[in-house]
Amino acid sequence: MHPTALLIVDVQNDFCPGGALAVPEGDQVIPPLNRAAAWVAQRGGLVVASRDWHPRNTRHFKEFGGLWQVHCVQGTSGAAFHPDLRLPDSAIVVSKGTGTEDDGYSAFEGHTDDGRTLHEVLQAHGIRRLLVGGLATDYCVRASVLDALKHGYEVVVLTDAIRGVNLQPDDSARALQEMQAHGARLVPTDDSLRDDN
Ligand code: VGL
Ligand code: ZN
Repeated sequence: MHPTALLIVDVQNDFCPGGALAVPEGDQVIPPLNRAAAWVAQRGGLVVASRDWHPRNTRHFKEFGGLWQVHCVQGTSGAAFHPDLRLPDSAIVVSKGTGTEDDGYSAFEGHTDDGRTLHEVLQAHGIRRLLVGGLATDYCVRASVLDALKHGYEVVVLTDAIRGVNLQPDDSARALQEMQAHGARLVPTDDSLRDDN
């Protein structure tokens, strides 16, 4: 068995119902992700949580030429992880979108507080396989999964633990097809949490 890590993408207040950039049903990813995090942690595996962590004046935001209303500004309550998300104490946090010029959609563009990239963290733990869930299917999950595949990781997308923005109605469906076409497996969370899977 190759060591597995769980990557929880951007389960933050601003992406959940009531937040500044709420993803429809965004909070519904939390129960399966809590089960996955407990399962991985119990086996000594690694849990990584990425967070969108923008400066107020980033070009990612509409008022500075970008696509999005203000969300996940560094240090605000909207940028905090959703209170129902249960991260093990050992979880590693990766912050992304921290510059003023970039969107930072992929967790592989982010850094830990001590300056390591996600790839460096995963390599240090000998991780070969990633379970991925979170928000949003058509942006940060998509970008993170495609980057993981480029880095050579085996990737399992947790199909019931993702939700999309869908600026166009079929964006999430297309993103899933794209991830699959690049080699990701699409598996419901509870089927992925088996020692033979
Ligand atoms: C995201 C839109 C803008 C995401 C981040 O986490 O998927 N989407 N910023
Ligand atoms: Zn963002």
